[in-house]
Amino acid sequence: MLDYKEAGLESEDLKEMYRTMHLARKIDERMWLLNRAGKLPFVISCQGQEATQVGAGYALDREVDIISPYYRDLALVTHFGMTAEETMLSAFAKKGDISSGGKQMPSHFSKKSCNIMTQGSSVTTQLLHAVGASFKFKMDDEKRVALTTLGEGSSNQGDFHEGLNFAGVHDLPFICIIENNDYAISVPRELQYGAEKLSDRALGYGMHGEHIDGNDPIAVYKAVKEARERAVNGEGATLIEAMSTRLTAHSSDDDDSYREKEERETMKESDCLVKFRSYILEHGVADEAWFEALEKEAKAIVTDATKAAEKAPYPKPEEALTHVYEEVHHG
Ligand SMILES: Cc1ncc(C[n+]2csc(CCOP(=O)(O)OP(=O)(O)O)c2C)c(N)n1
Repeated sequence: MLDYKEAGLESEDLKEMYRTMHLARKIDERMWLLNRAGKLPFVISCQGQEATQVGAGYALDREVDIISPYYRDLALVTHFGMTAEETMLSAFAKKGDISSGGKQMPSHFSKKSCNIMTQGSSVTTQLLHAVGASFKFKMDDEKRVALTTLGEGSSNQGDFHEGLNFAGVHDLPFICIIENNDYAISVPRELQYGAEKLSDRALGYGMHGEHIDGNDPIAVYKAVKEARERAVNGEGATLIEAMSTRLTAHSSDDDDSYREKEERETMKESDCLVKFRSYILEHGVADEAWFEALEKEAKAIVTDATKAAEKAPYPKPEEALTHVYEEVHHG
């Protein structure tokens, strides 16, 4: 892992980053339990990708920057202000779900007050929304950036190439992070693209490209911080490929039997949460007692959020079309 002081971080920053990564993991784990207990229909995990997500979010300015995330970004949206209760309300498809009032699939995050853009189910469309937002920032000469994320499978969609080409042509304050977790559902990366590194594509779009260890939150923080500085200084867009480890199956609806036994056994060794915990202990940033207290704090947050969401009302059937079509008021 990179030296945190060289990356411009203080020990308190590391604690805050770890706290968010840990909380997101705990929310995610609880959702799997609820799914297996038959209470939640569907879960798609951030597990293993929290380092990339929190490292990136931490390098942005939440007051002004916009994120256009993908479905695995629970840790990123948690950092940006999505609460555990809001996540649970969405998972239970309750009326109070901030993103869609319980009408969208879970993990289709959005929260306007926290600069989290809305997203659809077609992969990679979120990239175009972020490019559009960054074009607006540039036209209005605003010192803000738009960041989007996606999986490496999604980087083969037409939207990816069109969006990045546009961002390169116009030198937009735009950052794209590919959270490369080796699989698109069950398809391994050798069958998804012929390039050695997806970050090399940056050259073809006329922007800065970087290939980093996505399991190291400090490395991600540094790369995104620098990308943000270039963006607000008018130096254009950045494509970052963060090599990550997806610790779960694609979703609660499938298994990961397509992974070799050896891979499944060694996968846990690159668990970013475990690695970051060791780093924090080794550098004397926090002690075991701090981690124990954090465990209790997260458990209470997740339990309260679950109880509140379970008790919350569902949307009414007659609300099914509310916010779906434009409402025209006559007279
Ligand atoms: C346009 C489109 N095609 C196919 C799908 C079905 N689909 C949902 S997730 C997914 C895999 C995406 O893989 P990747 O981008 O690598 O992200 P990961 O889930 O591995 O993080 C696919 C094919 C979709 N949602 N949208």
